[in-house]
Amino acid sequence: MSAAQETERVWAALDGFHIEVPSWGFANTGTRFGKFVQGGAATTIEEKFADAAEVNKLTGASPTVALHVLWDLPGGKADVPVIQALEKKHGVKSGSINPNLFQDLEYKFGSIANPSSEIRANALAHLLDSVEIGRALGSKDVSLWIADGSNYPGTQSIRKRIVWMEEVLGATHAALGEGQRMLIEYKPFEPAFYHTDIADWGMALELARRAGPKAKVLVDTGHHYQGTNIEQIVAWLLHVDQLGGFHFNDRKYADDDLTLGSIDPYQLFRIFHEILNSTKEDQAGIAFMIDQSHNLKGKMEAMVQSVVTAQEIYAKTALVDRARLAELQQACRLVEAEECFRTAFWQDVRPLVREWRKSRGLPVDPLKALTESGYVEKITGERESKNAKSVSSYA
Ligand code: LRH
Ligand code: MN
Ligand code: MN
Repeated sequence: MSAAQETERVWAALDGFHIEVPSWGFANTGTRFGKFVQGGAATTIEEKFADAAEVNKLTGASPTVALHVLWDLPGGKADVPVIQALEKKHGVKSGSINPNLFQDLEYKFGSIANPSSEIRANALAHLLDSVEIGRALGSKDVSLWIADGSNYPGTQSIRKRIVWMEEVLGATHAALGEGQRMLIEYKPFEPAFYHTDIADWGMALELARRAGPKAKVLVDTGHHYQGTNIEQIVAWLLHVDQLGGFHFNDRKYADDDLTLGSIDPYQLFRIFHEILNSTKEDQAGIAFMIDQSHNLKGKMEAMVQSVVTAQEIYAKTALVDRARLAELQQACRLVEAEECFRTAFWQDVRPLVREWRKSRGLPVDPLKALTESGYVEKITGERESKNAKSVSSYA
């Protein structure tokens, strides 16, 4: 590939690349052992919008912010005008709407798979509210992560819970408006430690299919067992037209929510390759989102690093000579095929990405620009006293 062709490919890929940032990635979070409060963490939805807008200003790639209903719209639908005003003020739009069925006491034994029909009805009401919020905000996706499950064998009927979930998901699907979708996220364990009702992509896929055509599967890269071939799952979901989107993050052990690409950048490259190797129509229906919560790293720095990493790896993936690779695969020329693939991964695309940033009027080095802007000092100064009042451990 000539240098001019490389530039053209990388620039075209970056022009079309957007990745949503999560509102909760700017807020204080911790592990179940404690919470290390940060002076600059966002504690209000206004602050989360301001931070998301700053990331977008620096990277040019994150024009939407994912909202978690209970955390960001505690008043439910009544908070929609507040969000709309923030969208206008900060120039970033609401992205996926994430219902929250995992923190209220009534969901201790499950939400949409709870044996109590009354609790299931409450869960459905929250899902329907979330659909309405999404419609009012003009956001496309309602992203469902269902934490339901059980901790001990024999304590719940797995079969009955499947039927209950089907009922609620079907009713939620029926409420979706024109242009709205529901994404079903899976996760093998945590908070449930014996069985999780939607534990893997097979279960999510089947539930999505039964719910209806506007339901698709959401792949969170942290939600797999060690060694799972995630790109193969992606390839299958593309093949059956059921891939709705991603929650990107990285992990070493479980659902660690680490910065994208910090542990295994090659995995992200392999996932992106399956996507770029699919049709334009397939690609149009895939929502890229970050789902991370940084316990120790600065929130802003971590988010900028993540978006920049996503851009760089996407750019690398765009450099795979897919026509040549297809020929080599067909002829089973294994070493040449692997080298063709790996060469793109090992190429340093950063100079090309820098050129692209310059040409689009963006900072050439977003992380450096963040440091030089003084934004982190500014928000730390403004928010420190509020954050100091936050509990720093669960004791
Ligand atoms: C669950 C999850 C899900 C939630 C988010 C906060 O582990 O990935 O997407 O909404 O974390
Ligand atoms: Mn997730
Ligand atoms: Mn997760």
